[in-house]
Parts: sequence; structure tokens; C-alpha cells
Amino acid sequence: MKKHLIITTALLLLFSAGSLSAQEKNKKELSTVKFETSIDCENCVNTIMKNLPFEKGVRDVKCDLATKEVTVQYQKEKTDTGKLKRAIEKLGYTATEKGEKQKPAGNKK
Ligand SMILES: [Cu+2]
Repeated sequence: MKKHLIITTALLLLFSAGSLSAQEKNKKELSTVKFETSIDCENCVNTIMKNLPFEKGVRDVKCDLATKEVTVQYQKEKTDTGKLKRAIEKLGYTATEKGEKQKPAGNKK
């Protein structure tokens, strides 16, 4: 009886460890890219915010009017910075990649 309990506990531990590493993996596949764009007013921001989040693989979009930067969090396996750049250009703005930042788990910051 006691042995059975130990096995059940071990299985439960194994299961939760498995789902944890799956979450960890998902996090690793997310990347963030910053574009310097030609947005110059609230309307531009609205246009970006209304359209860009619907691009394939886009998880999060942030616009900063002061710096004209558009920050996009995306899934690496579904899109890439070139496609995101074209997506912004399709909306009528210029977009220059400011550098790709990976977000691995446990990054110092
Ligand atoms: Cu504008």
C-alpha cells in the first residue's frame, strides 16, 4: 500500500515536471524585435495597434510615439523580422530593425 503511494507521487512529480518544461520551451520560442518606424501621431499608433497584432505569429505589440519605436513580441516558428517589417510597411510606414533580442528563460535583467 505504501509502495503504491510512492509510485503515484513519483508519477505526479514526473507529470508536473514535464508540463513545466513544456512551458519553458514556449517561452524560449518567443522573440522580441524593435523597429524604428515613421509613426508620428496617435492615428499612426492606432493603425499599427489595430493591424499588427493580427499578423501571423505576433503575440504582443507596443508603440512608443516619443521614440517612434514599435516593439513586437513574436513566435519565431511562425514569423520572422523580415515579415514583420513588411507588415509595418504594408500599413504605410517605414520600418528599420533595431536589433533582435531573444528572451531565454532566466535571462539577467
Ligand atoms: Cu500619424
